Amino acid sequence: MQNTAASTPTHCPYCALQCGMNLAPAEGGGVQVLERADFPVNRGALCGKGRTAPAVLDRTARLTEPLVRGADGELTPASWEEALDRVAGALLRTRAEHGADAVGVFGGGGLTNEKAYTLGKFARVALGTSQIDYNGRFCMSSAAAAGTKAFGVDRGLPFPLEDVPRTGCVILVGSNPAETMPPSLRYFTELRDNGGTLIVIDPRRTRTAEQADLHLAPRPGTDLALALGLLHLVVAEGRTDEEYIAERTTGWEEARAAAMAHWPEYVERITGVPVPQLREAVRMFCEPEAAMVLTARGPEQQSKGTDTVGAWINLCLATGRPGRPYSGYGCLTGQGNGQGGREHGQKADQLPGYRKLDDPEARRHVAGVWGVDPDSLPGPGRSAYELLDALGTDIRTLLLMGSNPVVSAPRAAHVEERIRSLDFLAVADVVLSETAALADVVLPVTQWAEETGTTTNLEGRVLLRRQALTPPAGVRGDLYVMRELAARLGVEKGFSDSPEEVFEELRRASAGGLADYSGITYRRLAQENGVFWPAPERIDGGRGDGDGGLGDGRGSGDGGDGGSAPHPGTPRLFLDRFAHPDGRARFVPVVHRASAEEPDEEYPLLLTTGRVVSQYQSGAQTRRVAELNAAAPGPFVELHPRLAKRLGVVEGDRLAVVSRRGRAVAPARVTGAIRPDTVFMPFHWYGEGRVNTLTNPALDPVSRMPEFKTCAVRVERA
Ligand SMILES: Nc1nc2c(c(=O)[nH]1)N[C@H]1C(S)=C(S)[C@@H](COP(=O)(O)OP(=O)(O)OC[C@H]3O[C@@H](n4cnc5c(=O)[nH]c(N)nc54)[C@H](O)[C@@H]3O)O[C@H]1N2
Ligand SMILES: Nc1nc2c(c(=O)[nH]1)N[C@H]1C(S)=C(S)[C@@H](COP(=O)(O)OP(=O)(O)OC[C@H]3O[C@@H](n4cnc5c(=O)[nH]c(N)nc54)[C@H](O)[C@@H]3O)O[C@H]1N2
Ligand code: SF4
Ligand SMILES: [Mo]
Repeated sequence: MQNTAASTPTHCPYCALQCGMNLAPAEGGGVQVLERADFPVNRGALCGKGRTAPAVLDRTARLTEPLVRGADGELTPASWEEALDRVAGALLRTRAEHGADAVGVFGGGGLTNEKAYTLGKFARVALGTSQIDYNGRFCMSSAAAAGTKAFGVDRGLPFPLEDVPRTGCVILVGSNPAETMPPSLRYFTELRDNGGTLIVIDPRRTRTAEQADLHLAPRPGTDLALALGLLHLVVAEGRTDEEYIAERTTGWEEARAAAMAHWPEYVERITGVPVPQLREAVRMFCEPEAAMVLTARGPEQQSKGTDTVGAWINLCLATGRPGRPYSGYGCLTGQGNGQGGREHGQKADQLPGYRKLDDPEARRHVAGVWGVDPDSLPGPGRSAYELLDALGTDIRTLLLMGSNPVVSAPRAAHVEERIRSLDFLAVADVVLSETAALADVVLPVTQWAEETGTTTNLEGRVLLRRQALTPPAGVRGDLYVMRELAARLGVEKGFSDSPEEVFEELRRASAGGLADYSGITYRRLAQENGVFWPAPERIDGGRGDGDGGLGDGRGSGDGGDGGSAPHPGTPRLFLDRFAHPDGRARFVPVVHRASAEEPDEEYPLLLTTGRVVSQYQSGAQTRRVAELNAAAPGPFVELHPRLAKRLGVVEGDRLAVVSRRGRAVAPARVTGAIRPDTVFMPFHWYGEGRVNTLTNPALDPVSRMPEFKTCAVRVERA
């Protein structure tokens, strides 16, 4: 590894906080992480994953040359030419024999904007397949669907994190930032220092819940009833904001009627949360002038996630929160580019600029930028789990970039079996993940510190990640991979491996769309600490303008001089209007329904899943870092002392957790911090402790999000 600069300001490779860091040459080669205090989101603070991220750059941890599967069935090193020829040959063969839709593409929310954009274009233009989706479907898709319905646009947080300490009350629903975004905890501490209150809703008393003024611990999968019960009380106690409802919303009567069916006592029975706690939450949320609801994966990863988030948004609308200062609803997006990754077209139904693939005007615009006939663009394809489920049958060859589904997909043993049944699997990755190990060709790609690109953090802030060192000789970028494959498929033009060139095209493709990046340039990103979208090219360039656009127009620009000034970006959405044509937000009438699987005699307990601070996602990267492995060496089953006693198990006993889909084994961790009717397992590991062997792929009907957060299990000694 060679260093290209003395010290380079850049961002962490992992989660959606996208903490700023400086990379400087380390003694003995490589880079070390230094504090970067000028980036406002983390102000220099990092979690252990960010601090140790350079370990994955080391040759011992990562792939350094392409691998191809030989006649003996083993993966062996090969040249780039040979590897790319093999992949292109398989893509062409499958397309010729079974049609373009027999080729699948699976992307990731960790890919930069440039890569996500190029992957969507590669699928539609170079391959001509409709079969593309990505792991973001497993992440925040229910919140995105609900946000789009209610507000007309989905930007995870419609305000910067710096607004959190200025509000009066935050309800954190199924979110554990103490483990999943540690530097963000400061915002909640400051909130409380300023006299505000924090309510945490989680079946477990997490490190985050320990900081809360009020912790509600519902049964997994009952957040919909909980939100409706709170709304019932808001109405019953006369705490609605009638003026706001009349001026800024539609659909209240139906939503109100639906909520009124959810009496507090009925909600207590469903959720297990006592009525006095419900009343206390309503009081804390309604009394201050400003308040927020923030959701994360807890309420979203459910087969009713879209309705559940809709119910929380209804609560916010009924109390006049969204579009008011330091108030409203937000989703805490998860992956490094979880926000940007859902805007530029790697999603099954989507074109760049957060446009819809089935919208004729959107097709015309994007086809124009791509220089192709709009009619040549395929239609919408399958969602992520449905795509994985079709491998080996309808889909014969898969190109995978930025995900490790053998560990992270629901019903993972079935998904693994589907992947093994493919005619051909090509994986581009930085490490030999468990999924890459099944591939016919593995393409080793460059990592965050070795390449330049943009990401969009959980606030909708577009950021520049800068290259800080030269990659090892044997690796190439994802953009190079796609350019070379396109060329071998006969598409010589329109695929660049220069990130800035790709970004320039992305700007044009996004222009006029909901997620408009046309006013953002690399030059600007290098000077400013990120730019919030929408940022049209000019202040009069459409949405986000001073007179009735989406945003407040407050920002760093000089604003509104006759339509030629650069747009400052939009830190805060909805202050003047929502993004629906009539400018109003929509209530959605929702009622409670059960989870896809409820406990019964054979499977009497609920399993829920999530994360620990020292591992990231499928663990493909962080399980290669010694310090992180020492802190979080393996999976475990969290269970309540009462349940442990009933089962006759003590701390450390090996437990088998069994669901209708399979069996996973891990040691017991006995803790009073979890409900007695629920067990919890983190999902970062493969092998016998893989929790996704157990999880239920029941999908939300709107977002197609699988139900990672609840299924029925039994627990026994292994
Ligand atoms: N250390 C670490 N940090 C990460 C990641 C990681 O893998 N590791 N991944 C990143 C990504 S992609 C994401 S999406 C975010 C996720 O960030 P979070 O959403 O904070 O993470 P989770 O642990 O999945 O779930 C949050 C909480 O939901 C609770 N929960 C479980 N079931 C329910 C339920 O039915 N209702 C409610 N209300 N709560 C429930 C769990 O107990 C858990 O404490 O984290 C990001 N940051
Ligand atoms: N049970 C359960 N399962 C879950 C969840 C849960 O809460 N519970 N959460 C779900 C959620 S929210 C998510 S986001 C998913 C995440 O699960 P995955 O999609 O498996 O995510 P990662 O483990 O981050 O996998 C990313 C892979 O891409 C590689 N990679 C990183 N950067 C790049 C790059 O720039 N280019 C290429 N080509 N490869 C790269 C990494 O090395 C890694 O192998 O898991 C889901 N699965
Ligand atoms: S909180 Fe997220 S972005 Fe920040 S250092 Fe940790 S993993 Fe990286
Ligand atoms: Mo995620």
